[in-house]
Amino acid sequence: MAHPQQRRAQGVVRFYDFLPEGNSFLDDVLKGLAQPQKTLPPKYFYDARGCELFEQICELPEYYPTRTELAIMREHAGAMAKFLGPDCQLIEFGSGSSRKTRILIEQLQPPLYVPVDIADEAMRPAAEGLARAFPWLNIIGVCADYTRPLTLPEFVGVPIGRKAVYFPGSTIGNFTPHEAIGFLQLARRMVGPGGALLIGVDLKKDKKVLDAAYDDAAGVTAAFNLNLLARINRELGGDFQLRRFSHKAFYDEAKGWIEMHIESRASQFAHVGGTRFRFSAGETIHTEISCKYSVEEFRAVAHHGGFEADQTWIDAANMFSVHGMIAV
Ligand code: AVI
Repeated sequence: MAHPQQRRAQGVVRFYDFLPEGNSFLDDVLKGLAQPQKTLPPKYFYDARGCELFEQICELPEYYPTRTELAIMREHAGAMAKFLGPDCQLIEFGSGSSRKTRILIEQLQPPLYVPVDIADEAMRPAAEGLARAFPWLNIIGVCADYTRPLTLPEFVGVPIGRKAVYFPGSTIGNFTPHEAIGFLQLARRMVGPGGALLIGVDLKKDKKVLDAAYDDAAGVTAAFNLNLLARINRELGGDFQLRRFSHKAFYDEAKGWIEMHIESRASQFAHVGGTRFRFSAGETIHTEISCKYSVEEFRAVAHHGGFEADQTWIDAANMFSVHGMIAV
C-alpha cells in the first residue's frame, strides 16, 4: 500500500466555534454556588492555566492513567486501527494535547480527523501540531461543549467508511454512570449504526493508589482544583481569597468514584457578579467526580448507551482499559 504522504494531497485544516454567545460561565457559577451542596461544573477547569496544570498532572508519578493509557496505545494501536477499519472519520471528544491521538493516527491514517473540545486554547495548537506531523490529514477542529447535542460540519470530497468516536483519558469517568449513558447515546447518534467507539476507562483499584492520584505530594492537583476559584476571580470579578480554601479529594468505595471538593478553611463570604455567598468553616464546593469501573460495569453502561464491546485492551497491572465498541 502506498504511504499516505505519497498518495494523498495536502490536507485541509478548518476550525469552527460552536460555543454559545453570552456568559454561561457566570450563570453556571451563580447557579452552582446557590445550591445547598455548592457545586462548580468541572468543564470550567480548562482555561489556559487549567490546561497547563492538567498537562502537569499527567506527568505526576502518582497520576498513573495517562502513562498507562499511552503504553496501551503504543502496544495495541495497530490492533485498534484494524478494529476501526480503513477510511474512518475519527471524531475525538476532549482532544486536549492529542498525544494518544498521534499514536492512533499513525496507525489508522484516517482521511478526516475531527477534534471537539470546549478549550480552544488546547485544541487549536494540538490540531495544528497534528497537521504539521501528518500533512495529508484533513482536520476539522470544533470548539464546542460535547456534552450537549451537536451536529458536526460536513466535509465533502473524501470517502468515509465509518464514523468513530475516540474518547481517551477516562474523561467518561467525569460523568455519573447515568450521565455517561446519556453522553454515549449522543455519541451513538453521531456515529450511526455500525459506527465505532474507542474509549479509555480507568479501572477500580486500591483506595490508597486512587487517593494519591488525586491528591499528589507536589500539590499540582490542588492548584488545578483551586484554579477554578482563581478563574472566577479573573474572569467574573470574584473576590475568593484562595489561601482561605483548600483542596480535598478522596475515593468513595461505595460510590466507586473519586470526589473532589474545595473546602472553606474558615467562616467567610465571597462575592461573584454582585451576589454574596456565605461559607461556613469546613463547608465544601463539589467540583468533580471521577468514576472508576470494572470492565463488566463499563460494558453495562455502554450497552445502555447503545454500544456493544468488540475488544478490550488492558495493561498487565490491570490499571486502565481501552474498549473498542460498536454502535448497535
Ligand atoms: C480529565 N479527567 C479524566 C481527569 C480525571 O482523572 O478524572 C481530571 C482530573 N482531575 C484531577 N486530576 C485529574
